[in-house]
Amino acid sequence: MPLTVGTVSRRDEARTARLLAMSALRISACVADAIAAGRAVVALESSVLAQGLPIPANREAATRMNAAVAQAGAIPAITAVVRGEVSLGLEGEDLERFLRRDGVRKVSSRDLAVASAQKADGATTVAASLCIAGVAGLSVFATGGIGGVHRDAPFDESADLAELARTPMVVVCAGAKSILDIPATLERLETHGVAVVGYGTDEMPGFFTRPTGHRLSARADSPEEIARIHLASRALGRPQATLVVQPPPAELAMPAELVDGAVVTALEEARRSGISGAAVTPFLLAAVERATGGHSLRTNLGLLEANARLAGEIAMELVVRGGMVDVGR
Ligand code: PSU
Ligand code: MN
Repeated sequence: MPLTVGTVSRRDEARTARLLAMSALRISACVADAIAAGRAVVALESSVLAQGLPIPANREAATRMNAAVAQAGAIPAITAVVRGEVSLGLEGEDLERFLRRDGVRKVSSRDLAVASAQKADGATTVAASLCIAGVAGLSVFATGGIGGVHRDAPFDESADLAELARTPMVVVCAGAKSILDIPATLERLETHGVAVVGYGTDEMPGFFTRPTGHRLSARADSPEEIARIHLASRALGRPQATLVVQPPPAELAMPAELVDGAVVTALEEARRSGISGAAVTPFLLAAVERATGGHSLRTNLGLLEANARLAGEIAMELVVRGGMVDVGR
C-alpha cells in the first residue's frame, strides 16, 4: 500500500513539473489548439533551415515538410528559440527571419537556457528540438539526418544521441549524415538503449545513399508497426526514443562512391580551415553540396519531405491508438 501511495505522488510530482515546464514554452495558437484537441502533431527542427540548408532551398524545405505533415492529416510544429522564447510552432514573420538567417544562432540542448536568457534567436538542432517537443508531450519528430559520432574525431559526439536516450518520441530520419562514422554512431545508440528501426529496409541508410552495409537489429514496414513498437516501449516506461531510419527516395539516392569522395574532400577542407565545435556539421554539409554539384541538395530536400510525411502517418496512427499526448510521463 505505501508503495502505491508513493508511486502516485511521484507521478503527480512529475506531472506538476511537466506542466510547469510546459508553461515556459511559447506554443503557437494553431499548435496549442491541435494539442488541446488531441490531434496528431509532428515536431520539426529549425537548425536544418537556418544552418543546414542554403537560401532559398531552406524555404522550399520548410514548405515541403509542413505540407507533407499536413497531407498525412497531422499538424506541423517547428521548434525554435524566438527572441528568447522557447517556442513550438515557428510561423509567419518569425519563420521569415529564420529563413533569412538574420543573426540566428545554432542551438543544441546545452544552449537552450542560454539563448532563452539572452533573448536570442536560436535555430534548434535535433537535440534541442527533442527537449522542446518532449516538454510539450509530443510523440513524433521528423528531420533529415541526426548528428552522431564524427569520423576523424570520435570524441565529437552530437548531443542528439544523449537526447534520443532520454526523450520517448518516435524520431524519423534518413540515418546519420554521411559525414559521420555510421558504425560508431550505431554502437553508441545501442549503448544508450535506443531502438533503431529500418523503415522498409534491413540496413542502415546512408542519408544521401540507400544501403551502407550496416545491418540493423529491427525493421518495420508500416506506420502501424512503428506505432506498436513505440507504444510497447512506452508501456515499459522506457525513456528512449524509437529511431526510425528511412532511406532517401530511390530516384534521388546518390551512388556511395560519389558521396564518399565528396565527404573525404569536405573533411580535408574542414581540417585545413580549422573548423571546430558546432560549426563542423554545417561546414561539412555545405562542402559536400559544393562537391556534388547540388545533387546532395535535391536529395536532402526529397528525404526531408519523405520523412515528414512518414512522421505524419505515424502520428496519425498513434492518435488512433490513444498514444499521442501523455502529460505526466
Ligand atoms: N542534417 C542535415 N542538416 C543539418 C543537420 C542535420 O541534413 O543541418 C543538423 C541537425 O539539426 C542536427 C545537427 O541535429 O545538424 C547536429 O549538429 P551537431 O553535430 O553539432 O550536434
Ligand atoms: Mn559536435
